[in-house]
Amino acid sequence: MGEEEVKLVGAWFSPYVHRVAWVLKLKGIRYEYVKEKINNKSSLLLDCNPVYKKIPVLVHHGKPIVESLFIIEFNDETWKHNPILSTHPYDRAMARFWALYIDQMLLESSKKVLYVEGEELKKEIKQVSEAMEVLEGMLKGKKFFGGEKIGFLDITFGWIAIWLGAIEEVAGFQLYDPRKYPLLHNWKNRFRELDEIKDSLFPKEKLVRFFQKYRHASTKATKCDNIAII
Ligand SMILES: N[C@@H](CCC(=O)N[C@@H](CS)C(=O)NCC(=O)O)C(=O)O
Repeated sequence: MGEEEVKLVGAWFSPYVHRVAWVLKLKGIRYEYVKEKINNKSSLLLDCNPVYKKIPVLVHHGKPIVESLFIIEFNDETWKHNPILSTHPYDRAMARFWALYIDQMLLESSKKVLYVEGEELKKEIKQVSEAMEVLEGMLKGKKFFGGEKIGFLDITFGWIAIWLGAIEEVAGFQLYDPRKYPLLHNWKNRFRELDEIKDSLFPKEKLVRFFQKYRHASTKATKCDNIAII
């Protein structure tokens, strides 16, 4: 494989950026990591993602690709070794369906838990536990969502390894009871222990401090108000 020009524009706290970094690592692709400041966005980010102005952005030979799930697919099609998605059309369609489900139901609701209250909070908590239930069921008889090996859904859901625990700590209550979801719990431990994953993880406390700062800033109606940090 020749030397390719690959850049990843991201920030340490973003679960979406980590997804892309995990795939690049699993495929052994060398890339330049460009750190982005989300409250003072660079012209590189604004040029590359003028529609959403969000990270991650992957720049491949000068061409930007945005949205983490699309970037993962792009990577899988560009570098075919260590495949992330199945080659079977049905399995691919199902993996895409569940990946969107994870983002829309679980990740979105888990994020909202940090800043909503009352009835809205109850609704988000209920949504998280319903999604957990579904995912627990999907792991029956499997090591990973992808089967024996880590795949698209493992990567998509991998943020639970640190982010969910930090959200719980900042919110002050438990969203995920390991006794209720033993298969998910074992999956999470297996995922965290993979060589390609464990090197990229950081202490949960770092994220807790970051969320606390963000929460404080957004209640003071600063610039952070309109920024989805996670
Ligand atoms: N659906 C997007 C979500 C990306 C996202 O929300 N990124 C956050 C950081 S974790 C961001 O860039 N926020 C900046 C903003 O909202 O202005 C993806 O999968 O890539």
